Amino acid sequence: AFPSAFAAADLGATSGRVMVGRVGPANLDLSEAHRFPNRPVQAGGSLHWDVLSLYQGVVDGLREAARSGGVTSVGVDSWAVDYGLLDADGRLLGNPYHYRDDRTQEAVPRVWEAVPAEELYRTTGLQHLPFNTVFQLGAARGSAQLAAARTLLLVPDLMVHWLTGTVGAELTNASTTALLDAATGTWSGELLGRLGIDPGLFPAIRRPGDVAGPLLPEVARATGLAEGTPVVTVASHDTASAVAAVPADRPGFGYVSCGTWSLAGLELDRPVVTDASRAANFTNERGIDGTFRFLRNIMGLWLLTETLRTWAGEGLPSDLAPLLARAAEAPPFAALVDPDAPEFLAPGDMPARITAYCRRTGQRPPADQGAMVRCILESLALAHRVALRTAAELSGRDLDVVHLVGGGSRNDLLCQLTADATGLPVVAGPTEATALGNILVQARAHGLVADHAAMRRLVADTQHLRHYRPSGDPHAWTAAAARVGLG
Ligand code: LFR
Repeated sequence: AFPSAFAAADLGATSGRVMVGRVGPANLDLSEAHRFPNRPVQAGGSLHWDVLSLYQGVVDGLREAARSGGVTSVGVDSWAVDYGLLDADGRLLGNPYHYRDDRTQEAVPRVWEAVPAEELYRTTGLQHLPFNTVFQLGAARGSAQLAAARTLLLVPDLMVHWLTGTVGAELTNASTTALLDAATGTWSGELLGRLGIDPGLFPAIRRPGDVAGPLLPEVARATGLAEGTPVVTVASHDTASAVAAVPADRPGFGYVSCGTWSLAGLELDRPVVTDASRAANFTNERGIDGTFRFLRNIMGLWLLTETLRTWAGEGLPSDLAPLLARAAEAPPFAALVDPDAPEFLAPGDMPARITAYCRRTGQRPPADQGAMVRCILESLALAHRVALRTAAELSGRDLDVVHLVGGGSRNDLLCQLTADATGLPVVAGPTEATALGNILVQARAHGLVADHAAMRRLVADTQHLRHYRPSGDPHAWTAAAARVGLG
């Protein structure tokens, strides 16, 4: 059969892209129609997403997709938790906040006063992250903006709203708000009531594979796509799309979806919500087909990109490739940090924060740039190991392979270190797992791919994957981690 083309609008924390995927019975071929920067804006004392510029990037990308031959449908995904508010006329009320804005700090204890942390976890199954939507809404309490709001749309749902004029709340992303009941997969009226949040803000849940609606005529005109082109609901949480496309062929796999964040864990068919999983801060985010992502957020390559940004600002070398070569030569285990230490969340001078962390924990800070990069990558690999082992323990599963997908799978040293630290083979790739997951859910909705297993097989058969065998002594990692209390 002639391959059908699908457009995936995939918004990441540093850039957005529109990818076109051509899907046939034995092909899956991805090309980039358009890439555009995502530049958060600090204004009025807060950090915001420039969602109009992101939407413009999506429209520009769809125009390129139309030029390259048109598409059968369109899907949108992005990072999670952040939202725009619409007023009674359906207009956007202000720019959405960035999850790295620090205004939720004071809201967390107030939310927990209304609903204790244990109970919040028991109901939602969500790990505590200070920026979860529940805390952002806590911080917005009493604001004029929230009082005027009639509809809350997570970022991909906002894009879909502008593309189609419809409103809905896509399930996988809704599950990251900490307002969804883990057992039922619907908004928890009980939680909303106790938190004093208007339940009317939340649109009905949509599922991956549902059709959100056709492009608005003016959007079809602006992009050159055919009138009536459907926007298909995909797994709009980027991590859900990425994990949907993990090229695994058997159940015993762990994954690390590695980009700005490293999301490390397992795919389960039911949530694990126990005291132990709460203590370990493990989350149960929803995936496609009733699956759950049992994982922990690890600060990820953010540590490295902020480090490079700082160095560039200081006029120091900041090209990744030569720095990675120097890191590969640097002595192992010279210094290790907990990537999830709260001081690493906000934008800023990461090398200085890592140096301060090392001093505070009695370690000699990295002496040069190569050592700093090595410290970051080893610390991430160690965090991957701890998260994957803990996930396996808490869910009673055995792991025999780790799939590392996303932009981080391009980082050879990180892939090898992850294999070494976990003592497991690592299959690296695809880099564009998120866009592939987005496209494959659309292709399946159009009947081109039979089921989830067939989606994964298609990725495995068509995408470039690299294999890493564990090397060195895994006990060296245990010893190094124990030395700095990160076991
Ligand atoms: C990754 C991701 C994570 C989420 C974080 C913030 O891009 O979606 O899964 O925890 O961004 O939204």
